[in-house]
Amino acid sequence: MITNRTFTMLKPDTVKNGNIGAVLEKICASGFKIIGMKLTQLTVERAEAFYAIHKEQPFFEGLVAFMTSGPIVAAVLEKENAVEDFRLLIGSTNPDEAVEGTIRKLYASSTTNNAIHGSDSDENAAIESAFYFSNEELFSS
Ligand code: IDP
Ligand code: MG
Repeated sequence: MITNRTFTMLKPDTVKNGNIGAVLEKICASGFKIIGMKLTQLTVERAEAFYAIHKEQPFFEGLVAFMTSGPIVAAVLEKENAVEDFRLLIGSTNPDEAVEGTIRKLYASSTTNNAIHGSDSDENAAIESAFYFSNEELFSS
């Protein structure tokens, strides 16, 4: 199990609001190395598959509508303790509860429109990374 990688998406609100550069700056300044990145858009089918674990939740339909509403930036990041450190950097799911200075506190507007995704375990980081990238597309040192 790879333990120094995580997967992120800069969500459609971040792209629409012109915040790609600012968010990537913060990620890189926090010691994460980008080893794969693409601007892409989820279809409804792929968004439903990515968030399948939430399909019984009342917010599922709204989440899929939001995540397919425009392009996203998908990326794979490397850093020691990547998953945990990245969750600290992005902050709580609900931006109102996020710590000052976190990406969601700075750039998210609601619990659904919350600017950024971060994997919650090493296992999910690997699954989510493979959802977007082949091994040949990742530039690990
Ligand atoms: P996370 O992104 O912080 O890991 P999850 O619980 O995995 O949060 O939920 C996935 C995504 O679903 C969230 O990032 C957010 O966009 C959306 N979401 C989660 N909980 C709610 C909710 O209670 N209301 C609306 N949207 C939600
Ligand atoms: Mg999650």
